[in-house]
Amino acid sequence: MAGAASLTAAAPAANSAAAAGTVTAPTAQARNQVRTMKLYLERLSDGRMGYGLQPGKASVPGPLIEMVEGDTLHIEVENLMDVDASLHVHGVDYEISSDGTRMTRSHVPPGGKRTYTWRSHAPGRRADGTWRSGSAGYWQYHDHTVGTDHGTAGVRNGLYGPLVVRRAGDVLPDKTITIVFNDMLTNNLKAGADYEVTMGDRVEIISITHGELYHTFHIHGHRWAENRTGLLEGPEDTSRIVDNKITGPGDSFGFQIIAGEGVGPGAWMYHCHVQSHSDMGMAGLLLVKRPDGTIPDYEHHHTAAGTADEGGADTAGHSGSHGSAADHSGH
Ligand SMILES: [Cu+2]
Repeated sequence: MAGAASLTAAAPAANSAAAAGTVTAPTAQARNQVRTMKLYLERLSDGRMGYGLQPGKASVPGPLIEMVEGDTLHIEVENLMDVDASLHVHGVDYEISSDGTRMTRSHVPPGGKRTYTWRSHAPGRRADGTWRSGSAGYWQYHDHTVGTDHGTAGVRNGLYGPLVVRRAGDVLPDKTITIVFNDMLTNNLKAGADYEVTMGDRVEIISITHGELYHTFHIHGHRWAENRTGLLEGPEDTSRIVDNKITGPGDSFGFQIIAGEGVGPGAWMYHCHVQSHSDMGMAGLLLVKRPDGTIPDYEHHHTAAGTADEGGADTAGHSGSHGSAADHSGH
């Protein structure tokens, strides 16, 4: 009990109910929903390519797509570009007709539409007694057709996005930020964007890597557990606590942090920890504001992602996140 007491003392932001083992934060509910959504594939005015929820709203990365284990998603993709493109996903179940590859003819020609179906499942025991994992995880989707049969040009130009599959009971974040290392770019920008959050926000960060290089994802002042959610499940959870993780092409992972927990507000850097990579721009700021909006020891040298033009595409990505947040309130 002394341990629990000192944990509470060390983290004043922690809910006292947590010490008693009762999570009071909003959690994902099992729903076994069948939902439909639409994604548009577009060229952005600056030459990048993106997925968007509406015509003219494509973003890099594409919108956050969320499922709860048991959900099925029918995604109608409309290709507004002048080249064949597709939607290929990691982590969830789909039939070969939803693979999003040219060899299976599951791509979308210019001006065409195609519906991809993603299914997810809860963990359970197979008939032979072995345990089958559930679909929950931090996954990603991307093009598999533009440029080459591996979508090399599509991915290079920005056709990628995050997918989160939650387990019923998973704690829901206040805000999700997706940071994609794509060769030497971050969300296809030469410098990482800045993200504004407020002290105490439950911030979910999704890290995705594409391209040819290996990177390390590091964030200042905050740590996470190396497990499915980044959160310890309780005092018995022995997951390693880290603040730096190597990540290679095709990898995705995610975690939740409480902004400023135990360290306070500030301009907390995130960056690739390969020194030359961070020197060349693979770095940005998690701007943790006080409730009054101020940030100690920080002058706004440039505008944060929420308002800057360069972050506009990313902001659109966030609107996907907000849409999902609204979705949460519905159940
Ligand atoms: Cu790097």
